[in-house]
This record gives sequence, structure tokens and C-alpha cells, in this order.
Amino acid sequence: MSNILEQMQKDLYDGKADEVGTATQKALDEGMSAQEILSDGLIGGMDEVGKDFKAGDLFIPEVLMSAKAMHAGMAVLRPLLAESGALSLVKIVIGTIAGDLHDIGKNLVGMMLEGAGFEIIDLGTDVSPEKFVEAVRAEGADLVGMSALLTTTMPSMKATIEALTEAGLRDSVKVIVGGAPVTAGFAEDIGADAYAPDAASAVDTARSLMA
Ligand code: B12
Repeated sequence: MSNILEQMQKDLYDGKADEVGTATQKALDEGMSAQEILSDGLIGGMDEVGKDFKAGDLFIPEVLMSAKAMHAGMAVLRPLLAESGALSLVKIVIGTIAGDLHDIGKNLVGMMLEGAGFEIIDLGTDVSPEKFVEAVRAEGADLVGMSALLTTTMPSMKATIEALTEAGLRDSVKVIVGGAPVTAGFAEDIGADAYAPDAASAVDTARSLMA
């Protein structure tokens, strides 16, 4: 790997947003393709962050700093990737379910997925089943990610899956669920395709669902 991409990965890991933004532009100026910088620089760096977060060697504030650094690189690359059609291989609609306003975990999952190269449509919090359905239809999403932190509103995950089925969209979209009270057993009971316990596992799971 070139020195500049190696350094970019290190700076991204260390959460140095300015350095990552500048290095992204420099790599482009040196003739590297936006796709190469995305895969080998930014996504490569976020993969390391994900591994160490999963292993308990990195903590939430550090992951957020790395995600911010990745955003700085993406801000430079996004117009070029969009132009070339390279962006948006897989679209993921993500949101916290109806009645629930917790969004720290959901945001972390969204940022890690974005860091892994997925296109994220974040619907925010308190998202009704109807809003999920509308977004999946309008965006042609491949995957839906639902987050829940309250046991009282968890049934809304099931209601959303049912709404997707009623709208005739369930076969065209995979559903992944997560959040502190959610378990693999609950995911299975409500008919989700997958559950992931944390943001790094969410990336691995999304990748295997889309493989
Ligand atoms: C911060 C917080 C708040 C903040 C939320 C701020 C925000 N912007 O999110 C505020 C103060 C607003 C809040 C409000 C309330 N809260 Co609160 N809150 C918490 C707290 C302390 C931390 C949650 C958090 O952010 N964790 C950190 C993140 C990173 O972890 P995470 O969300 O679990 O996410 C990770 C994984 O679960 C997973 N994941 C998450 N989402 C997804 C999605 C997908 C698709 C996948 C694959 C994975 C995934 O990946 C994430 C990263 O690794 C928890 C207690 C706790 N320790 O969990 C209580 C807690 C969740 N809250 C609770 C309660 C009761 C409330 C209130 C009802 C309090 C009240 N009486 O008003 C309100 C509800 C408001 C509402 N309608 O939603 C209870 C829930 C109890 C229950 N079992 O239902 C908890 C557990 C506290 C407790 N012990 O009683 N809360």
C-alpha cells in the first residue's frame, strides 16, 4: 500500500479529521482513484477501528472521533464517487423505532456502516413503521436497520416488519435489529433476518447479509 494511504489509515484510527481530509485531496492530486482511496484508505482504517472496538481496545468516544475523520475524507470523495456511480453499492435505511428517542448507539452503527462503504439513509428517532416503509420504497433500500433501547416500545420492531410485508417489500429488503434490550432470540421471533450486538458486528453482519 502507498505511504499516503498507510498514513491516512493511521490518522483515521487516531481521529485526526483535518489530516485525513488533506491526505484525501493529496492522494487524488497524486492520481489515485477515489475508489482506491475509499477502499484502501478510509474503509481500511475504519475496519481496524471496528476490530479494536469489538475487542474492547477502543471506546465509544474514540470511535466517534474516527468516524468524524472518515467523514472529512468522504466529504472530499463523495462528489467524485457519486459522479462515477461507484458510491452506493448497498443502501441501508436506519432508524430508532417508534416511541424511542435514544440515538447514540444507532448513530454509531450508522457511522460504522458508512465507514464500511454502505450508503446510509438515517431516519432519526421515533420512526413509525409507515415511515420505514415509505423510506424503503422511495430509496429502494437493500437493508433496514432498526434500533431499540426501551423494552416498552420493542414491539414496534415487529410492527415494522409486518408493515414491510403488507407493503410487499419484505422479500426485497433484509432486516437487521439491535439495541441493548434486543437479543438474537427476539430477532428470530419477530422475523428479522439478523441481530448484531454492537456497531462492529453490525458491519460484519450487513456484509454477510449482502454477500
Ligand atoms: C443516554 C440514555 C438516555 C438519553 C438518550 C440520549 C440519546 N440521544 O440517545 C435520554 C436522557 C434522552 C434518555 C431518555 C430516556 N431513557 Co434512557 N438511557 C440512556 C442510557 C444511559 C445509555 C444509552 C446509550 O446511549 N448507550 C450507549 C450506546 C452506544 O449503546 P447502545 O444504544 O446499546 O448501542 C449499541 C448496541 O446496542 C448496538 N445497537 C444499537 N442500535 C442498533 C441498531 C442496529 C441495527 C444494530 C445492528 C445494532 C445496534 O450497537 C451500539 C454500539 O455498539 C441507558 C442505560 C444504558 N446503560 O444503556 C438508558 C436507558 C436505555 N434509558 C431508559 C429509560 C427508561 C429512559 C426514559 C424512559 C427515562 C424517562 N423516564 O424519561 C427516557 C425515554 C425517552 C424516549 N422516549 O426514548 C432505560 C430503559 C429501560 C428499559 N429496559 O426499557 C435505560 C436502560 C436506563 C435504565 N437502566 O433504566 N435515556
